[in-house]
Amino acid sequence: MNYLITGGAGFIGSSLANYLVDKGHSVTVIDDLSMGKTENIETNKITFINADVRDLESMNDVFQNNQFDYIFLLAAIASVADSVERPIETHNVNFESILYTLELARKTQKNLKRILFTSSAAVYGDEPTLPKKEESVIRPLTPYAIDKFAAEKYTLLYNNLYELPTSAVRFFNVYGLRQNPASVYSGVLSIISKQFTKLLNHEKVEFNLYGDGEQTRDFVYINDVIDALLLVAGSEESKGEVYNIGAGQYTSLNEVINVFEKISGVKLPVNYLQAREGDIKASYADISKLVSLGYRPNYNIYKGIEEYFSALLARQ
Ligand code: UD2
Repeated sequence: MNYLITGGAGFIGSSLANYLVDKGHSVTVIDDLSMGKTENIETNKITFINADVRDLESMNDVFQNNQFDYIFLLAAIASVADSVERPIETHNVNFESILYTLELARKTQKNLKRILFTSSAAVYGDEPTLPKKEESVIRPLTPYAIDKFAAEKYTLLYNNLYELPTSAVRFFNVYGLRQNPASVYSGVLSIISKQFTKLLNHEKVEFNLYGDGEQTRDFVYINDVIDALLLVAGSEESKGEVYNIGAGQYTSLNEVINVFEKISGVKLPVNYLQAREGDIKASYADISKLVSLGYRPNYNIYKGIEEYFSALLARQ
């Protein structure tokens, strides 16, 4: 099969791209390397195009010159904080480029089996009812969340209006190898795991924990996320539908730190700070819609962190 992955050099995109190419598929990645890295992907086997998804000429070229079976839209400004700083740029990347790509797909892709847009649990905002179902109240509170929701809606509309086969997913807190811990707004598990690798190297570290550590998230391991993405893309009944991707379980940050301490055998010094403004206290996904497609998560938080941390240590 012929796959296109935008944002395919980033954390989730590269994991998907490498998985598919190892299964013998043909994979094209578009990425401007603003956050992704070519080292993330098997460039000897993957067609890599260094382009920004806003660059209409490059996007036109790719779509005019290829027929894809599956397209995964993963290119985005992934930081909510960034979207608050740069709402217009975020809108161009996270919304306009999606609409333009849907239109290109409609006009050029004759064999397309699915185009899948990746949205976020951010669309639910701070409405407190849990767990979050796909039809729960939507309360986007940031430019990031508004753009994700609008792009998701357009994606599904293209299925209904133009019979372009589309689906969308909402990621909860994805973690795993290649997630970049560089920013303070990086996924908290990538930050914590980096601290533990430093501790094992006898470096002095302190983890800044915003809040009391009792906030919970639905942490979902990258391997389960890839299974879920391929399941949604490959199923007939998911056309025109949106799915939560989570583990369907919640874990507090204190518990996460506990798991790392058990696995590594070292203790993390924690600096408790005031909770971040706008931080939600609790979040987790109802994944029954995804389960109805056949999804069975293989990783709980213990197994996920264990595999993640040992892979990280092996890479050192
Ligand atoms: C996640 C998504 C975000 C958006 C949002 C929607 C990630 C990386 N981010 O944000 O894109 O979809 O969900 O709700 O998946 N924390 C610390 N210390 C640190 C870093 C974080 O205490 O050094 C706390 C943080 O304040 C929060 C928790 O850890 O309470 C999780 O933070 P996060 O940035 O990993 O994820 P989240 O849920 O805020």
